Amino acid sequence: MSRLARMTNIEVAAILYEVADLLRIRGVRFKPRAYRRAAQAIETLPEDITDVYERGDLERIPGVGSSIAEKIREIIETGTLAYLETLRGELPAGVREITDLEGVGPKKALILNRELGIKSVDELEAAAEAGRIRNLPGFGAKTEENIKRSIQMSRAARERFLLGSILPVAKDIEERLSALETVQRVSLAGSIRRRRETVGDVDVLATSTRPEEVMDVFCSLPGVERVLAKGTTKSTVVLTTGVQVDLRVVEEDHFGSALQYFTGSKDHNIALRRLAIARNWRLNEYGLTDLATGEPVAGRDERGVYAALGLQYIDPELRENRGEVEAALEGRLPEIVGYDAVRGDLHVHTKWSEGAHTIPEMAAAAQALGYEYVAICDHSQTLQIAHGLSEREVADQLREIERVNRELDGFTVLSGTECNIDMEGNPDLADSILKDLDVVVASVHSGFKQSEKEMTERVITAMHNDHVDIIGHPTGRLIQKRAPYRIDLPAVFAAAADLGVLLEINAFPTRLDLSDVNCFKAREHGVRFSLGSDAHARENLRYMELGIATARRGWLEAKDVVNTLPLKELLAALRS
Ligand code: DGT
Ligand code: CA
Ligand code: CA
Ligand code: ZN
Repeated sequence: MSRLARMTNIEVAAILYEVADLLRIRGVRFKPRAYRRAAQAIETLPEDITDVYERGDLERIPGVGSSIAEKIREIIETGTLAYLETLRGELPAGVREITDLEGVGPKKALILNRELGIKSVDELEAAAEAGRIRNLPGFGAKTEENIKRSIQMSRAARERFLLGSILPVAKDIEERLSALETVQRVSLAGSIRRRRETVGDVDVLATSTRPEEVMDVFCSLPGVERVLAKGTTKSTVVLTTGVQVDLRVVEEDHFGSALQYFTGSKDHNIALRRLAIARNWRLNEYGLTDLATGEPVAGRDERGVYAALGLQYIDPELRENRGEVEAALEGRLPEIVGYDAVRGDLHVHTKWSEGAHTIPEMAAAAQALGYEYVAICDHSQTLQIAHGLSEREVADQLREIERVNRELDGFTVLSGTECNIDMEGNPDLADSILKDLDVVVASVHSGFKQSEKEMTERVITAMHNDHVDIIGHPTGRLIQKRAPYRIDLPAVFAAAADLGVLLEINAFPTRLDLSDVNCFKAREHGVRFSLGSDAHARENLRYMELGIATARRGWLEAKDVVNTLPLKELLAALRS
C-alpha cells in the first residue's frame, strides 16, 4: 500500500469546509454549498474515508461528484489540497488566519484588513488592546472584547486536539500494532485513554518479543510525516495532521505499572505514590516495590497495582485526582455508566431541518447500532439558518413518524424537537404542538450576550414549561472556540433537579456540553441527564461514545442517564 496521509474524516471535512468558506468570501455561487454538503457527508461517514478511497467508492458518498472526489483523493494522498492553498493565497495575507477566530467572519476580517491594515492575529490583538477596533463601522466595544477573548482561546487551543478527531486515529494505531505477531499487549495510555476532551499527544504502550520490528512498523505507519526519535524502548512520530504519537515498548513484567504510570493523570499518580510511600513501598513505571525487602509487590497488570494499594480498581476516565483515590480507598467509587449501556439516542436531526438523512434512514442506522429508540429532534422555526420547522411542518413530521413506526419491528422512533428558547425563555413552538411530542429538547441558539442574570432566568423560565423535557447543550460552549455563555449553573442545576428537567450531555465532538466537570457538579444537585449525539447524519450517531466518556468522567452511573432505560421506563421518566 502506498503511504497515505493519515487523515480522519473530520480533518478531510475541515479542508472542504474551508474551501467552501473561501469560495463564499469570493462571492462564488452554488459551489460553496456543494463543498459544504460533501464535507458534512464525510464528517459523518460510518467508515474511514481512506477505506472508501481504497475501494474506489468516493463518488458513492452522497454529495461527492467527480470533481470533489478528485480533491478528496489529493487530500488523502498528500494531506493537503493545492486548490485550497490557491484560494488562501488569493486572500490578503493574514486575513485567513483571522477568519479562523470565532466571531470574526470573512466580512469582518476584510474590513479589519482594509481599514487598519491588519495582517495577522498578533496585529489584531495589538489593535484590540489599543481600543482601535471599537470605532470601525459595524464593530463596537463588545466586538472588540470578544475578539480579545477569541484570540486567547485560539492560542490555548493551538497545542491540543479534539478527542473526537484523534480517537479514531489512535484506535487505528492500536489495532495495527496489536495485529503484529511479535506484539503481545498494546494499550493507549495518557489523556486519550482517560478520554479527556482534548489531547496533547497520543501515548501508546506495548510489549513485544521483537521491539526493533515493532518500532520499524510504528515509524512507517501510514500518516507518519516525521520521525522525531526512534529507539528500541521509545519512539516518537508526528502525523501529517500535526499530532505527536509516543510508543513505548516495555517488559511484560512491568506492563501493568507502566500502563498505570503513563495513563496518569500526573496528579492521580502523585496521590497513588503517596499511598505507596506510607507503606514504605516505591511506585513508578517499573512496578510497585517493597523497599524493606526490595521485592516486587505488583506491576505485571494494572489491576494488581490498585489492589495492592488497597484500592478499588479506578477506571481511566476517573483518574484526575478529583476525589477518586479517596473514594476507592473507602470502597465507594461509583459504578460509572458503561459504553454499552445506552439504549437510544435522544437528539438527532434529519433532512427535515439541517440533517443529511431521512427519518427511516436515521432509524435504520440507530437500530443497526443495537438501540431500541431514537428521538427525532429537528430545529424549530426561528432557527432559519438550519431550516427550522414551522408548527405545521412539525405536525406533518409527527404523522410521518407514525407511518415509519408502523413499518418498524422492535424499534421505536420518538417524535421530538430541538426548539429554540427565545430571549424571554419561551420555546418557539406553541404548547399545543409541544404536548403531542415525545421528547422536547429546548436549547439556546441566539442572544448569547445576555447578562448572567438574564440568561439564567431565561433558561429556568423554559424549564417551567411543562412540556420541556431536556435543556440542550446547556452552556453553549464550543471546545477551543467559544466560551460558555454567562449563566449561573448552580441555579440551573437546582432548578433542573427540582422541576425534573433533564440536562443534556451533547456528544457532538466540538460540544461535549455539559462537560465532565459540570456533569459532576450537576449530579451533586440530583440532576438527571440525557445523552444525545446531535447527529446531523446517520454516521454521527457514533459520537455517542464521546458523550458516554464525558458522563463517565463526570462520575455518572447508569441510573443518572435516562437513555439507559428501556423505552417504557424512558417514557415514564420524561414529563408527560
Ligand atoms: P496530554 O498529552 O497533555 O493530553 O496529557 P497526558 O496526561 O497524556 O500527559 P503526557 O503525555 O505528558 O504524559 C502521559 C502520562 O505520563 C501522564 O498522564 C502521567 C505520566 N507522567 C508524565 N510526566 C510525569 C511526571 O512528571 N510525574 C508523574 N507522576 N507522571 C508523569
Ligand atoms: Ca499524552
Ligand atoms: Ca506523551
Ligand atoms: Zn442545538
